[in-house]
Amino acid sequence: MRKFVFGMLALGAMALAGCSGGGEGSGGEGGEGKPITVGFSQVGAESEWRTANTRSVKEALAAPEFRLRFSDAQQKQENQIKAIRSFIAQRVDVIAFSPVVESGWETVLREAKAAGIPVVLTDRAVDVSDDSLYVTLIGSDFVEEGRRAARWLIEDSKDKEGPIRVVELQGTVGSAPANDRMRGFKEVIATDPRFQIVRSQSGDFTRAKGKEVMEAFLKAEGGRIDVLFAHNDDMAIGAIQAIEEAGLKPGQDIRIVSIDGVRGAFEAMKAGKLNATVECNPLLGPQLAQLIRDVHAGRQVPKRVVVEEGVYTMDQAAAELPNRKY
Ligand code: GYE
Repeated sequence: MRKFVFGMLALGAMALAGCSGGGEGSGGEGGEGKPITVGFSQVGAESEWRTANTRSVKEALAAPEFRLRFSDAQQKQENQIKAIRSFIAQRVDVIAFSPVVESGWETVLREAKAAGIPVVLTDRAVDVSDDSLYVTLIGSDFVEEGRRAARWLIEDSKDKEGPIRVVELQGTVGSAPANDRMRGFKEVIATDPRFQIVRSQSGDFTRAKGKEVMEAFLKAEGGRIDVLFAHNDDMAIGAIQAIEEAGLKPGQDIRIVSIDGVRGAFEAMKAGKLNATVECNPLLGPQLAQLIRDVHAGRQVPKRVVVEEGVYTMDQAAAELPNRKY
């Protein structure tokens, strides 16, 4: 903590020259009123969640107080590293990015630090030994999301006898949401001996892969799958197609719980094909913009900002659908 406060003071001193109290109006060169240049490296466009997240970030950083340089990594870490290096070379004021996987960031983050450019993580965490390499992380508690999915499943299985055979569609291998959702789900499901996780494989957070891996699960397990836990809605939606093509009823023959709460999931719930979704809010843009302002002005920010979210079930879908913003 002390190290962090010290780091923030240093950052404050560094940022003082470019400090902007809102940016609009004065428009002078250098000093007050100069827009904050932000380099943002996005994971890709793998899911409905991600496209909603991109829209939110772009909208929030379209305000005249910012200049946004946006780069799409197409789910590849090497592309993100390249983008970050180019932001450093362009001497942007703040770098923000959503790291596709957790490991392998030390070198490039040290380069950003050496250049005096603060880094704000959005959505996903990194695994680094020195946490002064980034200023703050804004995003969801993925472990808790995994726990919520498992708690819903235990509650929904009150009247069922074991064994209850569960298959799991994991997100991108090595990503924070895949690692954490798997951990949280396992932790809670392990408290109920009726449940067995019989297969677990990555569908890379996409519909196409979710469908493909579910087909393989169905082939290997025949009719012996009771539950699907998917780390995101898109993979669940792909899997629903596979289940239907196999002549089974998604939501009945195989109960399904996934994570995100995107519109497609609410539609699938309304159609009786998806049983529950755990909310993961992608609309991080406004909060990210505020963090960038604060960091740039040298104000102290919390090391971790968690987004609040809930769980929705099939019976709530029709009523809730018109209120959904993503
Ligand atoms: O759940 C998934 C997306 O990192 C929280 O990434 C995000 C995850 C989200 O592809 O749909």
